[in-house]
Amino acid sequence: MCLKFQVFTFEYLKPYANGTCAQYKNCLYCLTDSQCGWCEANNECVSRLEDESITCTTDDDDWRYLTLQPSACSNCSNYISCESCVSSGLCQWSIEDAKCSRVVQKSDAAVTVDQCPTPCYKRPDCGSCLDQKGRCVWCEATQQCFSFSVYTSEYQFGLCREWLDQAFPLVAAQDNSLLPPPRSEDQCKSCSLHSNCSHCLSTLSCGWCYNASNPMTGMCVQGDFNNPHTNCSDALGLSDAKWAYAQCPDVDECGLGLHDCHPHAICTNTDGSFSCHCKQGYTGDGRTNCVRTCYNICVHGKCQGEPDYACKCDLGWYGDDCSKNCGCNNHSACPKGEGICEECEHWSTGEFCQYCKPGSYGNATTEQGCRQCDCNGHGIKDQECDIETGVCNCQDNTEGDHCERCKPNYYGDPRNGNQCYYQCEARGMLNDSRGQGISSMQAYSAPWGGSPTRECLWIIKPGVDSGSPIIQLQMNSTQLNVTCGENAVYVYDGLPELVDMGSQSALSAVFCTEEALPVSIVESRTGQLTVHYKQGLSGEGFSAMYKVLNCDEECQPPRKCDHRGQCVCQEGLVGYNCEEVICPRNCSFSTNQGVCDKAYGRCICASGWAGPSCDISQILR
Ligand SMILES: [Ca+2]
Repeated sequence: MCLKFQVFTFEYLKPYANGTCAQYKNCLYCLTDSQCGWCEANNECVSRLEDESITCTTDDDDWRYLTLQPSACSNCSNYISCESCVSSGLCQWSIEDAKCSRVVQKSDAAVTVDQCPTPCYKRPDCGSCLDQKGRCVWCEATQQCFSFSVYTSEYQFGLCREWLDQAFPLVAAQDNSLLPPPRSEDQCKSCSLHSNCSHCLSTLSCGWCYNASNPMTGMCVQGDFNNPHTNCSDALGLSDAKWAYAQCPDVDECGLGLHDCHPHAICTNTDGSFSCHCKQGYTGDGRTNCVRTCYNICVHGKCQGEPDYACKCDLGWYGDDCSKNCGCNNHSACPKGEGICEECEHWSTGEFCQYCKPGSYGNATTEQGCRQCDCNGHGIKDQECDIETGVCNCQDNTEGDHCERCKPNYYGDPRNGNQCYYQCEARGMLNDSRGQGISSMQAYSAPWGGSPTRECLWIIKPGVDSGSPIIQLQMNSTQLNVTCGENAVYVYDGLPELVDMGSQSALSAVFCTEEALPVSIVESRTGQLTVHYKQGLSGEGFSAMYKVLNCDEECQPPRKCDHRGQCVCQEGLVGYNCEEVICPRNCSFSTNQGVCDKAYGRCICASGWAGPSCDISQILR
């Protein structure tokens, strides 16, 4: 087997070549790239591969060979000052561009030292720095003029944060726009263009010389963090001038009267501003309005307006600002002091209004409070509903949480205080000592079926401890729809013969629709009352209420309890409500105008006299 060797020769060493020649800004650097050559005619690095009679031409259509050997480089572009540039003898200084280049014919560039402009570093102030050509820039912070070409190397750490040059604004110059550059003196006086502190401080190297007693008056001048570059006192003509650079001084708008607070407002100075608040006793935004109100804030109450502007406290609170709790669970005022509850409201009761009153339910000590029982008027007295749940303790033959339904065998709609009536039964026995109603509108239906009964008999015999109470029956005239005749409503005092053959009962009244009802009330004195009715035509019927006048605490004047245990009208009175007087004025008996008929309780007048008490003369008739 034969090994094959390859000889390593110079041909394999490839010279460095990047090819983007335009990036090289001087001759020596340009020639490090083997594909580039330096054009002395216009100080440019161009490609060797192209025709130099095209790529390296002067303004006169003359052209030069490219410089290809480093030793042939004139190095003009390395000079950064006019003096060093022209003293080389080979280079000229373009004042306009501040650039050094190979000497060419027909040029207005400087070729001797005396043609050079004043070097930037020798220019003492901003105006002269920018006045002459030569690409000088003025650093405000250090108050120095220097060549733009050294700016980035000398101030690379930002010491000169703001600088001015002739081509201001710089962006416009690079755009080749035709904006005329501002005059150098205007630029150099940039601080004084500002008339107030905040604008002044928005420009770097400017600060605010101001009057210590009124920082609004002042002057924007050049300076730095520590000092102004001019004497503030001299500039303002004041002895107590101050310098602000980092931050504008606060103005005491309140003290200087520069605020716009309302006359009834208090001005408070703040850093950089001020605020307005209406004085105590006034309310509003503090600037456009401050209207009179209570001096105190009414914590638990409302401010009453004119004329007193005093707090009106919510129930249960007191004090000038209604901040003190009466200790009455918010159910009472306490004009005599804390814990002395004047009058418990909201259905509450107790020394501190801590309980719910009878007839209400809930919890007086919580926000829910007490609520009136809702029993449609049928709750048991003083215990109408459950003190916690509000479920009603119903009477009057009603049932339901709110006594809103009639019990079985009763007819009616008991809501809103209306009655439940005992239904029509063939033998209805009612012995409740508390009065109730009877009605033929709903009839008993036997559980084993068949038609509802059409004949009703109610025997009312209240169960009382002793005696025979008076029973009053009152027809409900709006529900009376009974044809007069056989089927009228018959009311008996006692048991009628159809029930008890041996009874001595008396028919007290007969009710039917056509007959006008002189009285709709029947009274029983035997302690037992019977009502009989047989429905004639379908749809006919009636309802009635009865009440028992018992000798108990409800027997009040004009009634009284008599020796038989009946609650009767007091002497001399008759009627359903004892509203009629028996033989009024004794029928004017003393003047022989009439006498009393004691059986009927009415006067029988003498001839020529009339009226309930026989005191109206008929002689004139
Ligand atoms: Ca202020």
